Amino acid sequence: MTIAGFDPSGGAGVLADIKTITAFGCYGVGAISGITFQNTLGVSGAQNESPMTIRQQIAPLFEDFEIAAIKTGMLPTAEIVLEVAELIRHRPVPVVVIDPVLRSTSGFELVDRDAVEALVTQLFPLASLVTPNRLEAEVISGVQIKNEPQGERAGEMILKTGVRAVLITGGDTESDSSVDLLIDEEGSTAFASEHIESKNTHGTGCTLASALACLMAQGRLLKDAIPVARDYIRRAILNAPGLGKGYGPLNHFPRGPNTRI
Ligand code: PXL
Repeated sequence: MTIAGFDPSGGAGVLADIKTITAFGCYGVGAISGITFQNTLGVSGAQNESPMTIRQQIAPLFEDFEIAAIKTGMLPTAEIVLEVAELIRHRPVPVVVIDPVLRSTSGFELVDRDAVEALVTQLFPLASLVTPNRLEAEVISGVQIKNEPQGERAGEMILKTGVRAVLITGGDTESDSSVDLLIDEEGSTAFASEHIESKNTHGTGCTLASALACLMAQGRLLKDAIPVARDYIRRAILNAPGLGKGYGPLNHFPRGPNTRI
């Protein structure tokens, strides 16, 4: 089950989630937390759902299906976060992956400021995994991340909120390598690969969190699931169709020896 925002252009949010869930051989159901107005050139606005419409979407699904995993994305208001936390507390689910979305790649603020605090205090304690990018991890932990030790420190701070594991993604940073840092009770593990320079990265955070939710629902250990999900993202970027004026094939410049596969 994905609980996330709607991106009409299909790159991020519930549409990206459902595509990923299908690709990983699972059956996806979803609840929409808000509608964004956007195309590949950027986000122009958003209309939030309410706690009541969230409950009206989710409660019938819980009555009907056995939910193997929940993935949350954009949760735009504190009230919506509280409602989602309440629903999950009432119906515990084996795998809960929280992608703490704050803003779009193009810079649009997708969630209220007080939604972040609600997310951390109410939803993080219920999470198997949270997947902030570096900027989100900085905002949530209050730790500036410029290197791996600082990433570890931020991850350890976030672990204290009660989450089981934190994956700080670094694919969007300026570097020749893309490093995602897993921090859990066993310590920290870095997952590195060559950086791919591409404009076709919108929705990669949603896709990664959904892929990991599916793999864990299928019984994989998180450590084993991460390389599989990362490889899926890598191939998705390399094989992006480049549709829409904001993308286009000319915007795809692999830095290293990447080829379309
Ligand atoms: O990639 C973050 C994100 C998540 N969810 C929705 C979005 C975006 C970015 O635009 O629109 C609905």
